Amino acid sequence: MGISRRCRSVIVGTDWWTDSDDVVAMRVLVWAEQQGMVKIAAVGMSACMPYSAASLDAFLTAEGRPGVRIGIDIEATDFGKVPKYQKNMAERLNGAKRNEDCEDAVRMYRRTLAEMPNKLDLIEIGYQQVLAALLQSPGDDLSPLTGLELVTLKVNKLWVMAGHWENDGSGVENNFARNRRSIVAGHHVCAHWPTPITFLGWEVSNKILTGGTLPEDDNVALALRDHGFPNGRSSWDPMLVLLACLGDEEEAGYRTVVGTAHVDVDSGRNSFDVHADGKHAYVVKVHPDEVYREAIDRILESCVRSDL
Ligand SMILES: [Ca+2]
Repeated sequence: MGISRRCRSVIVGTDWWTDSDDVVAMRVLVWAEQQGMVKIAAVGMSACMPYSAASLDAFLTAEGRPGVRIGIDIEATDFGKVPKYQKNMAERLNGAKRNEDCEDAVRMYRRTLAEMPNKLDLIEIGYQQVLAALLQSPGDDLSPLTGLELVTLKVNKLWVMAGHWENDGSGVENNFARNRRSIVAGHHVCAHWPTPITFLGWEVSNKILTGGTLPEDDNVALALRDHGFPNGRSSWDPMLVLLACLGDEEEAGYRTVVGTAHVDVDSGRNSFDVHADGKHAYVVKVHPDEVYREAIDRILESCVRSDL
C-alpha cells in the first residue's frame, strides 16, 4: 500500500461511543496527516455522552494534533450502553473541552464546507444523522447555499463504514440499523447524497483485529482494554479511514462492486443494486486478512509515544 499522490482536506464523522475502533481510527487519521496524505479540517461527533468532547480532544492532543475543530450532535444521546474508555481517557489526559464548548455538528460542517476553497472528502465512521441533517439544512448566516448545494459544490467523495454487503449486498449492520435515528439517517443519505460514496462493510473487517500489539500504557491500548478488547478490536473504522486517506480503492487493496445502495427505512436492512453507472460502491478485499492487519498495526506501533 503506497502513499496517496495528493493531499486532500477531510472532515471525519465519528460516534466515538459504542465501540473503541474509533480510537484506533483516529490514530490512523493523525498518522495520515503527518504523512502528508490528508489535512484534518474538522471532526464531527454523531453521538453525545459525558466526556465525548473531553476525551476526543484530549486524545487528539496527545496524538500530536491539538486544536482540531470539533462539532457535536448534542441531542444524539440515545445509542445505548455507556462504555468507560471515554471517562478514563478524559481524566487521564486532563481533557477539559466540554460538549457544550463545541459547535453544533451541522453548523460545523456548513461552516467548514463554506470556508473551503477546494473540494474535500468526507469520512464517516459513526452514525449518519448529521450528514442527513446537513443535506436538509437551509441557507443561513454561514452560507446562502442549502446543505445539498454545499455538499454538491464542495465535496468530492464520501467514504463510509456502514453496511453488511457480503450476501449479494444485503444485510443488517450497526451504523445503519442501531436505532430509529440511525436508520432514518442511513436511508436518507443513501437516497439523496449527491457525490460518489464508497462503503466499507462489517464483513470486511470483522475478523481483522488490530491494536493488540501495543504497549499496555499506550492510549489506544488503554481504550481497547477499557472496552474489553485488550487483544485487539475488529478494524472497521481504522480500515475505512486508511482506505479514505489513501483515496484509491485499488491502491488500498480492494476491488469495488458498483451500483446503488439502499437502507430500508423500517428495518434498517441495507441492500445493493449492482449497475455500472451507479454512484455507490462497496469494497471487497483482494489480499489475505493478514496484509490489512499488519498495515494497521504497523501504523499504530509507529505512533507510540516514547515519553508516556
Ligand atoms: Ca464508530
